[in-house]
Amino acid sequence: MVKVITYGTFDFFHYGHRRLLERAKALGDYLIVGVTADDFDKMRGKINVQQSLIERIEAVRATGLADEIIVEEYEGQKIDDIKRFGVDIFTIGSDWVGKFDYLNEYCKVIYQDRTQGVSSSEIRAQKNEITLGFVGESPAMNKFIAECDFVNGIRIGGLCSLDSTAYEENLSKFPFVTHDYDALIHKVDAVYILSHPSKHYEQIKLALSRHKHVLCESPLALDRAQCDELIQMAKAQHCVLYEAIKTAYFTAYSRLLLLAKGGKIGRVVSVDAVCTSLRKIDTHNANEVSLTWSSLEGWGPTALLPIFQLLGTNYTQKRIVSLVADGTEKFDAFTSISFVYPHAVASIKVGKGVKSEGELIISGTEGYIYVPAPWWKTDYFEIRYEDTERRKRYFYQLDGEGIRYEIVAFLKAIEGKSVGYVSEDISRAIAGVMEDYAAGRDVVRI
Ligand code: C2G
Repeated sequence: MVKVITYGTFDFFHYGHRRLLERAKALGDYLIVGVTADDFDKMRGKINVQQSLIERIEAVRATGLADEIIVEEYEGQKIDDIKRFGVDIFTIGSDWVGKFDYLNEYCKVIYQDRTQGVSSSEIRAQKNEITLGFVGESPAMNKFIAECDFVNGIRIGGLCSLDSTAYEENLSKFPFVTHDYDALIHKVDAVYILSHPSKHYEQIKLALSRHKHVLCESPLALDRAQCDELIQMAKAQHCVLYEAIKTAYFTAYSRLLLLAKGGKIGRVVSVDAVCTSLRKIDTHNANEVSLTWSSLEGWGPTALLPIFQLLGTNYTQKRIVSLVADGTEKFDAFTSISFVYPHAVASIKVGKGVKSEGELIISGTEGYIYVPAPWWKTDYFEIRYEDTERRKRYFYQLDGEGIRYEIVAFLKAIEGKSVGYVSEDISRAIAGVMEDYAAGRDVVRI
C-alpha cells in the first residue's frame, strides 16, 4: 500500500485545495492530510487564519478524499509523521518548491502545480478588508505600523498627527497624512489611537459617533465616568471598542492566567508587577511634559492587568505613592501602588525615572508563577514549588513585538468572532486608578 501525506492550512477551503487533495490521493492508496493548528500558523507568521481548526478539519473531511486527518502542531513534525505512519510520498503545492527537499531523505517528495487564480488570502481580503486610520504622535506608532504587515485583511488608511516627524520611515505607507481628525475618520472603517491619554476620550467619542471601530492604547479615558460613557456608546453604535494592552493578547500570558486561575499554585494571595523604562524628559519644557505619557499612564495599565484579571477589580483599599519629577506638578518619575483585597494583596511599581527588575510574581498557597523581565513581553514563565524538582517551565513563541496578535483579535472582533481580552470592568478600573491619582485620592506624593 502506497501512503501519501500532505499538509495545509485549508482556510476557506476552495477549488485549489480540492484539486491538490485529488492529485495527492491519486498518487497512492492511502491519503493522510495534516491540517495546521492555529498556534503553529501563528508561529509561521501566517496569522489571521479566519476559520477555526475544527472548521478547517471539517472542510477537508467533507471532501471524502482523506483516509486520515491529523493536526500539524510543531516545527519538525513532518519527519516524525513520515516515520510514524510509514509514508511513501510527501506532496505539496508548487508554492513550496525546494522548501521540503530535505524530506527526500525519508520518502519521495512531489511538488504539484498550484491551481491558478484562487487563494485563501484573496478570499480573506474580499471578505473583510478593514481600512485602518492611525492617530497620534508617539514614535511607538512605528512598531504598530510594522506589525500590520503580518496581518491579513488590513489596509492602512491614513494618519492624523500633529507631529509626524517621528514616522518618517513609514510615512510613504500612508495614502494621506492630515491634522484634521474628522477628515481621517471619514475615510476609514476603524482607528488605532496612540495619542496622549488626555485626548483619548474625545477622539474615541468622535470615532464612535461616526460608527467607526476603535482600538485605543490604554487607558481609554482618565476617569471612570468617561470610560463608562465610551463603553456604553460603543454598544449603542454596534462598534468594537478595544483597549490595546498588547500583553493581554499573548499566548504565553493567556496560558499563565489559565494556570493561575485553574489552581496550579493553589489560591492566589499576591500579585506583584514591576514595569520600568528609563526615559529622559526635559521637565522645563511644558510642551514636552504635556505630551509625554507619565509613568502611571505609560506603564500602569500593563502592570494593573494581571492584578485585575486574577483578583478582580473590587479591591477594598489602595495606596498610591508617587515620586513626582522635579519641576513638575504631577508627572510621576516613579509610582508604586499597593492594593488590599478581602483575601489577597497586590502591588505595582512603574517608572520612567527609576529603573528596576521588570518581573511579575504571582504567589499562591501552593507555589508561585515567576515571569522574568521583561514580563510584559511574555514568552516564558515558570511555575515553582517548595520542592524544586516540581518546577515547570513554559515557553511560547512570541513573534515580533507581538502587537500583531492584538490587531488580529481586533479584526476578529469586528467580524463578531472574538470577545474583548480586556473586559469592561477592567477598563473602568484602570480609568479609575488614573482618576484617583489625578484627584489625589489615596495618594502620597514624595
Ligand atoms: N494550493 C494549490 N492551489 C491553490 C492554493 C493552494 O494547489 N490555488 C495548495 C497549496 O500549495 C498546499 C495546499 O493547497 O499544498 C494547502 O494550501 P494552504 O492552505 O495555503 O496551505 P499552506 O499554508 O501552504 O500549508 O508546512 C506546510 C504547510 O502546512 C502548507
